[in-house]
Amino acid sequence: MLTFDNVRSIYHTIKTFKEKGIRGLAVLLDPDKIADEEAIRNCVSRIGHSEADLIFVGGSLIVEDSFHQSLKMLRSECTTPIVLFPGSLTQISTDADAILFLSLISGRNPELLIGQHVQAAPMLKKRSIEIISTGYMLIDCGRPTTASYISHTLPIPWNKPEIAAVTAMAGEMLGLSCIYLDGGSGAERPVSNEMIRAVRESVSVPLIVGGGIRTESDANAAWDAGADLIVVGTAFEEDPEIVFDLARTKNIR
Ligand code: 1GP
Repeated sequence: MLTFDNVRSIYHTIKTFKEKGIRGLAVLLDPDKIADEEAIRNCVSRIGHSEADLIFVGGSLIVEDSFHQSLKMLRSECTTPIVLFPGSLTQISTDADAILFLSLISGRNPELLIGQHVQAAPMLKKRSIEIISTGYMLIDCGRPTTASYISHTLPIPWNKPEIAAVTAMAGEMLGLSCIYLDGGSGAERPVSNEMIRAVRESVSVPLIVGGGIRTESDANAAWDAGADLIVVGTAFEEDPEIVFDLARTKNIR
């Protein structure tokens, strides 16, 4: 695990994964699933003792109203850096180390390309939180996901790596600092190795990959294909011990 200190930014950490070939691991916590103290402690005890590098918090749809309270509690309980992965403006908070400022470049919904960002910008400007501009790309990984439904966007077809590659290329040219390929939470299968490879070859910014990564072999495949940071959510919810297997795997070549 790379030690995080406040002098170095989270983005610098992710960039270091790329530059040094370190396999980054983030655990995604769905705010609805950490709505009480016990749930938070259970997550933190696993993540804190593993080699997970980052915690992502957020979701396309949140139904509980405990988001801000849970985030505060999470922050006070754990030392792993927390990165917001917001599904909407309501998920902006300073109880995190950084926020992925996501532009949904695989879609053509202006609200998620620039609209919500205009509203978020003055709020973020006043707060001390690191902003990581991210080209967010939804990929069709076998079934409709909450992310594609809620975002009103058509995901990139699974077997069209060339579309993903040129979309990422455009995102980098627009100045986005990293690319996130996401099959959406609970995806039937992960983003293909071919697509990860094609995107890796088309951009030089760090590459985050998530959605449907459930096993050590899925994780290895994504890292080997060029992901700098993988994101695991559903598999952790189903079996939190997986974080130890993944953390072990990331150090084995
Ligand atoms: C979803 O990339 C994340 O946005 C994680 O997906 O829940 O399928 O691991 P999973």
